[in-house]
Amino acid sequence: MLKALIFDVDGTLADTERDGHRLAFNAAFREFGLDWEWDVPLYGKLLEVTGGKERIRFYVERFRPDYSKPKDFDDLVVALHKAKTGHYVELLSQGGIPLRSGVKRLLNEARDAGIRLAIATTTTPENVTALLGNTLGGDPAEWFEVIAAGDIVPAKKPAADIYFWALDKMKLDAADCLALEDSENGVRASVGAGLKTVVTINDYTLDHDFSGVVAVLSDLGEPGQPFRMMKGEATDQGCVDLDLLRRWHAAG
Ligand code: XBP
Ligand code: MG
Repeated sequence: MLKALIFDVDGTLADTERDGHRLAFNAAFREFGLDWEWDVPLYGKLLEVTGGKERIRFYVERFRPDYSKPKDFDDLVVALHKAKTGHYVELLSQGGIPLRSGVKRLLNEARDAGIRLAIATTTTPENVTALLGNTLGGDPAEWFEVIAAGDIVPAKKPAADIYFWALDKMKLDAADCLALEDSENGVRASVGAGLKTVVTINDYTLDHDFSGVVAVLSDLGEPGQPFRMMKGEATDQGCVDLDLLRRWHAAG
């Protein structure tokens, strides 16, 4: 029986990467006098690695062989990432990043129906609070009983650890939950934790490998703005609602 929905954040609840996280990283690099600039295509390559600190290290290793690391490079990465979080939270407070189509509708429907809600994300907890506070309003804990985020697990997605952490906190079996994701790394994590998963793609993830998921969609859809189905059993339903999620959960 479907008892809970577990949502990824970046790319799933909102399109945060290209015009959110990326810009915040660049602002932090400028603040620290670094000539690093992550343009849109480069950022797509960097998304191979989840986690902001991990992504900065990956960039230096893979794309900046010319850069000679200072002795305190580890501290620099931490400081850069802290500054990046500040810029990101500031950007969200300006209201520039809305929830994706259908997200608020589905959250409301699930909450009204007594379906439990949780988050499993790689991003920093402050970022989740800021995104939800600026979109849903109020305290995120009023919506999500468990927010599993950032460094609480040592191995980030594609490792399944963050989903196991959330399931453990909720004392639920993976079989009774459904995950909503947007990326290959996210799906490897959710499917790796034994969760049936529904994917809503975005520009960075449309070519990803989504093996093992129950459906791949353009978005969750709204009345009058139906979703497009990329993979999964065809349905003439325009919006993803609880009824459809229950059917996918039972069949998948
Ligand atoms: C999200 C990420 C994060 C964000 C940046 O992945 O990969 O690294 O891009 O967040 P997912 P931080 O949607 O799969 O959870 O800088 O706060 O780490
Ligand atoms: Mg994501």
